[in-house]
Amino acid sequence: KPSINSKLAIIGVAIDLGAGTPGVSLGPAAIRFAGVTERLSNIGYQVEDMGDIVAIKPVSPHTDGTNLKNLDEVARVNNLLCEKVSTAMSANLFPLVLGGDHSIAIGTIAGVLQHKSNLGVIWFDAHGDINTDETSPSGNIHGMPVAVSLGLGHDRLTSIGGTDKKLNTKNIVFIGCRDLDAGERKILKELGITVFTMHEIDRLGMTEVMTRAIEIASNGTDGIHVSFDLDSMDPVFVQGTGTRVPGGLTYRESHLALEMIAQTEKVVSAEFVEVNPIIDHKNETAKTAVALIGSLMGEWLI
Ligand code: 5AB
Ligand code: MN
Ligand code: MN
Ligand code: MN
Repeated sequence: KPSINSKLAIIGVAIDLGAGTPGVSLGPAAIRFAGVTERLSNIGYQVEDMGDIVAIKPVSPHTDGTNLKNLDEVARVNNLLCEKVSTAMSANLFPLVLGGDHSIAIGTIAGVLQHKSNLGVIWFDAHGDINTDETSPSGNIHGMPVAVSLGLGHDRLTSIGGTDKKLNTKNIVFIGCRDLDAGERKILKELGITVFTMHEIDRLGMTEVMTRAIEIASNGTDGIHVSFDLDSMDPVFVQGTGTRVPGGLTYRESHLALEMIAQTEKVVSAEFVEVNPIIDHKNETAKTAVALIGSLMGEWLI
């Protein structure tokens, strides 16, 4: 297995308040049920399950006086997550965060940044997740975590983990995008962030795309964080995710990408998000997530 760290902390985040479709709050339970701990133990990791952070649904939906949905609770959960991830890393555990909607990347990345101040990020997604409170067409915070981790957006979110601990645009790279909002295209262009859309993956092939992506996330950084939204994959493979977009990554392209990242031995943290067992068939999407986790953690190495 990759010599990143032989001890892992599993941290579940049972939240769907950042998403438009309910149900991803059951993602951590579904991924555990699909055998994540056993799978990682079998390849030699010492796994400590740190349990779930649980969001509390407001009785009636509210916007806390902003255009952001459930801002209070999303901020509370992400502050807790930031602390938990940081605690795990202080204990020399590799944080493996299970979602939950993608708003939890705010807390995960803020926690990792307490230990790795020059963090590279490889972001697998059909979407850009780089809306701010001003550009968001939906008010759903799961469409904003990249912006927040760069210090853009509502201060209740950008303050999590400290306004001085943020990502560097030149070390972030997107894989699999095919549904970007107009405002997101503008931000991505202005900030000069590299996006490998499905078009580039088709043209160059996943091997070349990942070679370039790894270089971007490695150059001058002290580690790589992998944020994997299951909707980066083609809907054929992921029925159980809320924001499906046709024309996504194949099963093998996704695995190849994570295997190549594993080979770098630079991964310091990871999260797998947007698994929704409520709209899934026989927990297949959670099983796919567990298989992907196996690839990132070097299960395939002989
Ligand atoms: B996901 C959309 N861009 O901001 C928005 O699933 C979708 O974490 C966001 O990638 C999808 O509401 C967020 C239209
Ligand atoms: Mn997405
Ligand atoms: Mn996402
Ligand atoms: Mn989604």
